[in-house]
Amino acid sequence: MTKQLNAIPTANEKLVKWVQSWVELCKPDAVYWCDGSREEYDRLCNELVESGLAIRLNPAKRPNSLLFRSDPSDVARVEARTFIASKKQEDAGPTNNWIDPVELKKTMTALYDGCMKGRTMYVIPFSMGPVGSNIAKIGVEITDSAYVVINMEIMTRVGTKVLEVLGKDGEFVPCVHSVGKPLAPGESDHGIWPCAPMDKKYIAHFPETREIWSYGSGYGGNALLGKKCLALRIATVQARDEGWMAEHMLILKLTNPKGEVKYVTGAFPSACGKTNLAMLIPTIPGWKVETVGDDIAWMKFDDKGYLRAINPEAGFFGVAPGTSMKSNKNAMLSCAKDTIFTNVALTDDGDVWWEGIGYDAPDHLIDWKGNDWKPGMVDADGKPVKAAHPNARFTARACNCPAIAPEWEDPAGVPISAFLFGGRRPSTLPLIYQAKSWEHGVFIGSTVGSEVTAAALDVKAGTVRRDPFAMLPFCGYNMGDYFKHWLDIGKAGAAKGNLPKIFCVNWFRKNAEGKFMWPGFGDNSRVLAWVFDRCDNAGKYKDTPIGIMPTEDAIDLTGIEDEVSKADLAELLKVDVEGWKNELAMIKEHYKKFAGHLPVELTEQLEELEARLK
Ligand code: SAT
Ligand code: MN
Repeated sequence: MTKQLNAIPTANEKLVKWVQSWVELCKPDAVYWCDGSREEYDRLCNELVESGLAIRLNPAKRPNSLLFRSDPSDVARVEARTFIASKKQEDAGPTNNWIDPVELKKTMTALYDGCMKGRTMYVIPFSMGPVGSNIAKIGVEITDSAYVVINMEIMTRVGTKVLEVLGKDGEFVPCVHSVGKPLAPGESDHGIWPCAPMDKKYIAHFPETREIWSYGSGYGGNALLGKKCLALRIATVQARDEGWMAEHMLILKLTNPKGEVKYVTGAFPSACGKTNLAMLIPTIPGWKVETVGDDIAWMKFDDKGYLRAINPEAGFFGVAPGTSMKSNKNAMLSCAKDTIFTNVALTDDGDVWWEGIGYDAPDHLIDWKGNDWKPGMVDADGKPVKAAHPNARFTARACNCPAIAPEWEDPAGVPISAFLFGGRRPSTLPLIYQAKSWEHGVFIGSTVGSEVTAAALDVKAGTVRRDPFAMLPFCGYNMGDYFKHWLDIGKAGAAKGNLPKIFCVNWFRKNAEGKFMWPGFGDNSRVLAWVFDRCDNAGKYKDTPIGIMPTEDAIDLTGIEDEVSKADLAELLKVDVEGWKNELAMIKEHYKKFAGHLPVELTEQLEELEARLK
């Protein structure tokens, strides 16, 4: 018999029946409905510490913060085990893994049978976006992981208020999660992160029925189902059907020296500094950047034809390594307290450390695997042993970010003036250019990519890994159809004339010696200033074959003349015709995989660009 730990706090029959059916299948020892209160959060944290799964950090150093160490096999999203189980394979498209939904449900039902024995099933009602916003959506996650509950309580809005909005017959996205490690009577985890072996892990999405089933992993986007699973993969399907946009984008608020404000979003593949850009501290006087979101934007037209964006999340699930007071002061301050750390190193005085934190490691640490660690340690192959896992994370509350915009929780969202796309492109792509039209902007988004080096991967150096709209692992349907949705949004918005302008940026150009030509970080504000002006059709510009570009005197270099000479800037703003011809060939190759789903408008954009470069 499953023990009911608290009264069922909703009269939503569909929800109650759904939970009941999963209780019968998963057979947990107990069921608990989360209310999202601080008391509940603190209690679960204490239980996790008592069970040995978490370490409480020194409150004098990191108030209210915990450290978790995951299983070394469970340290990141597993794309190979992530599935879009649409009825037809074609609807999942060429960029997603597909399994027939009937077959996948059969396989997973067998795995779920009895999978929560010895554990508590938590029911987490959550809102993606400010509770009650007309852009927000409600989800309910059931999980057997208290770690997931406390992370969800930071990353989303959880609890009683959500159930009030849901009411008796409101709609919710059902999300099922289990770590896939039932316990025998009397058995405990003994402080070891529970998960299932790789071949038993499934992160499954059923787009037609808008369901999420996750099994076998307790980490990040595999387990916190509001984030990539709901707010991107399922939401893209909802957005397509309902005429809005669910995008893998940061949202920032930009204020110029006159006090005028514009809101800008940006889509970048991973490891391109999205969180850093969202929290940037400008180096040009009088400018201000504030954060609305660092990962996901949901956008809907208002009645004036402006795309209004909300950040569906309430926290940051940021990569710790490389984050320092220099690279991202606001992120460092966001995780100064009330934070869950996963897979970072522990110092002897109960604080955290990671590679790139901005100061040397102390003489002794406990590494992310729980082993003693000393600076300079090497493994059997002579390679340095990392103290923190490269994908170690902090889960921090957005409200603790000093740069958070006061309106970040406005249920109406913020009106977007510009979209930025970019990747790591050591060559060819200039520092910035503006799309000539919405269709041209969609063309740019569909070709986003990062260059890979021979050292990093087993591919030819100079190869570009395309990650259209930075959505490669996050689009819940055929990506060719998703390009079409972007074009449709343009048509819907064109009538009112308030569509955002689209830009391509590249902070990662290198010179012949392989050195970065642009300082990046806070100096990216110099480029944002031009974007700001272009939103009002101002700013000095020139028309080029690839798009609209700043004239060389349109980017303020005051204070960085030693780092970026006039000649460097000219190079950064040059149209490299030969490079672009090579780029065209690569784009043609990239487009082939979308076959009949590639919108004709994009082929036309490609042809027009080719003609302009002749
Ligand atoms: O693990 S998450 O999907 O939440 C983070 C990421 O991979 O971008
Ligand atoms: Mn992301």
